[in-house]
Amino acid sequence: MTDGEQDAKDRLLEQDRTDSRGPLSTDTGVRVEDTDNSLSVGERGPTILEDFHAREKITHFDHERIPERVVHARGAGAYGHFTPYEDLSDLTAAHFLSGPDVTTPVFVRFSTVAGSRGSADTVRDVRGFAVKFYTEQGNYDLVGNNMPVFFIQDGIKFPDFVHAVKPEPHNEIPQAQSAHDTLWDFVGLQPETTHMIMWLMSDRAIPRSYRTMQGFGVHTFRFVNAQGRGTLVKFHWKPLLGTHSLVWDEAQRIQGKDPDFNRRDLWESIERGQYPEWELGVQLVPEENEHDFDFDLLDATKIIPEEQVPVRPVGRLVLDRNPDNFFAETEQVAFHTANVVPGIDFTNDPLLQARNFSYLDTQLLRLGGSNFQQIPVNRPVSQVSNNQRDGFAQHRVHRGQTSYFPNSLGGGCPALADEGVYRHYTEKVEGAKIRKRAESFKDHYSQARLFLNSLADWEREHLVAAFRFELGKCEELAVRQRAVANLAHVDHGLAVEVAEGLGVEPPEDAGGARHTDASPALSQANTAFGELTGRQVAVLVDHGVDGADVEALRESLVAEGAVVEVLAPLDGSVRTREGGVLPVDRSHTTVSSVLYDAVAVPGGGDAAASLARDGQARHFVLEAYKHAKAIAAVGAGTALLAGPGLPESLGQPSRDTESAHGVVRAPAADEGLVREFARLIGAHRDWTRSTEAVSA
Ligand code: HDE
Repeated sequence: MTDGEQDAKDRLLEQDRTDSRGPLSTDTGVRVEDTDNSLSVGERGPTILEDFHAREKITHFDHERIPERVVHARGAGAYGHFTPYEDLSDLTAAHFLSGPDVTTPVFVRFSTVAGSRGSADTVRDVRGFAVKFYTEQGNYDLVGNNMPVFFIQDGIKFPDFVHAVKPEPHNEIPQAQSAHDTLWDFVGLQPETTHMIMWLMSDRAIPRSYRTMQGFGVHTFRFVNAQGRGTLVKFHWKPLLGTHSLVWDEAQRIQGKDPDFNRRDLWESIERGQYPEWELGVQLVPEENEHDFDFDLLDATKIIPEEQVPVRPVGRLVLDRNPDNFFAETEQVAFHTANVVPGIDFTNDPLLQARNFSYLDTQLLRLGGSNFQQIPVNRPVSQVSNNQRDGFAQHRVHRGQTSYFPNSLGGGCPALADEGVYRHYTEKVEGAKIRKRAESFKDHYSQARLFLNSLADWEREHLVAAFRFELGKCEELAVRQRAVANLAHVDHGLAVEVAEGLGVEPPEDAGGARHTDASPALSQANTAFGELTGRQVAVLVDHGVDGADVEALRESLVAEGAVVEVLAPLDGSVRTREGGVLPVDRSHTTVSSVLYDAVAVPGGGDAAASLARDGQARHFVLEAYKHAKAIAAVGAGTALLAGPGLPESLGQPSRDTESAHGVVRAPAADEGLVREFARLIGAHRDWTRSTEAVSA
């Protein structure tokens, strides 16, 4: 496939696209000349029931809503394609993994879990990362999350967990938050949640962007090759831009400033042609090595540390097309763990087994019956031919006399397939019918400890702050106390530190968990690749700004893929020091530093003096400083870097290019300054900065 060429899925969608052009009509195709006035008896009389147009219009409107997803209600999606790096047929019969000449169209939906459809994007939560591959062998859905483990080990506990994390049932408070009594009540009583809770309290729960988020299949799945040989497999998505997060204070402010922050970022990146990309990686475990680990591969609260089984990169995912209609595509897309293709099979992970039941079940309700695979976004590109008939919203016109198998009257069609068929892995299973959790699932703390050991200092600080925030929102002291006591099983020091911030008793030393080692792959500190693609940079200006500084900054940052916006107190344009006119992209009133990755203040004495008197401009810089963002100040522009809690030296003009704690200052926007600024932005944030005293 070349650029601009339609893939198989896009061609299929073309049949259903409509532009609502031509004269206005009813749903039955009757033309309408007035859609503003109901049919009534006289100008001021009652409306007449006979007005079929008004009735149809209002009825259709009345039925516009469908149930939102019971979890993952808030989401955003995009189309793209996946191409493997090499032929994996020694491992799997999946055609879409059979070599670099096979490119498969995909639809991906990212989501938060707990909030309603209209909730904010930047809440502390797990993110869904669901990929539908429209393969030649049928649809394959890899329905993953941005965290590699889950809260519970057996799907029968899912309703309990979701009831605990969702808004409380008596007053429906709080929306899209885990910081409330019922979640932490559940957590304190259900130790298997511990590992996942560590991830939820980490910065992974507040991604900067969907583009900078990892994805995980979570469960152990099974590859099966054409000879029927199985290989256990865990799936990973690694973003090419690195894995980056917001800071919690910033995330909370964004909820007000731009509740669509992540959704907008995805949409705009694709519109700009900066297509988000991920590498698919697999961890492979031969069947005979299934029991070589000190945890159970069927337990979804465990990872396989990458240092133990390396992640092998096998292909690339690119998202390059926004949907045409949110409801038709992103809302109606139906992912299901049981949508598998030949070469990919399940394991007996009890969480996965429950999921294989739940997704279809919920979609029957959410999408109004059994024909939802006919909805354009869900339709496979491979042929569908069977004897399933009728049902609500049946769109196919099945011809012929027969809808049963076997038949002779219909020529035996559809005939049983003999090539490219799905064959379940032949697994020998025997045992007594029991309700019992396996002993091999019992260690809930060792990997939580491994995660803690792997964090950089700043990540650990954020984790402690998150625990204190979340538990601090719990009204019941007993709930706080129990959660902290549970943490003591992971690490006593951590539990004591958290307790200290909560005014509860420090817990007893519970002995701590087994792992003393670390897994560097778990730290986001190791994922800053210096990329500027899609980074949002604000340049603060006013009348008298040094126009050459602005251009120098803009030119080089844009060349590296950053998005540079000129902000001023008022919209329109400003006069530059050189006498030119500089258009303003946005005014301070409509934006905020939390919507940007970095901020630059160019030179120009008049502009600097007026910005230094402007509370919004000063707050902008202070807030960016507080959130550890890259800051550049040129010449007189450094005056804006004076504020309560900031090192005094920052507000002074510098003689040379000086860079410390993520702030670079220079007398002019020369190459040295611009290069250093780009390096700081690419590092994502500067965590060496001390920000406690910053009042913004
Ligand atoms: Fe889901 N989950 N889930 N889940 N899940 C749904 O299906 C469920 C789990 C995930 O963008 C629902 O169509 C059970 C793990 C994503 O449309 C529902 C269990 C993982 C999405 C459901 C889990 C996920 C869902 C709600 C425990 C990561 C959004 C609407 C056994 C590997 C997909 C729907 C989209 C959605 C059930 C646990 C990921 C109710 C029973 C583990 C990304 O069927």
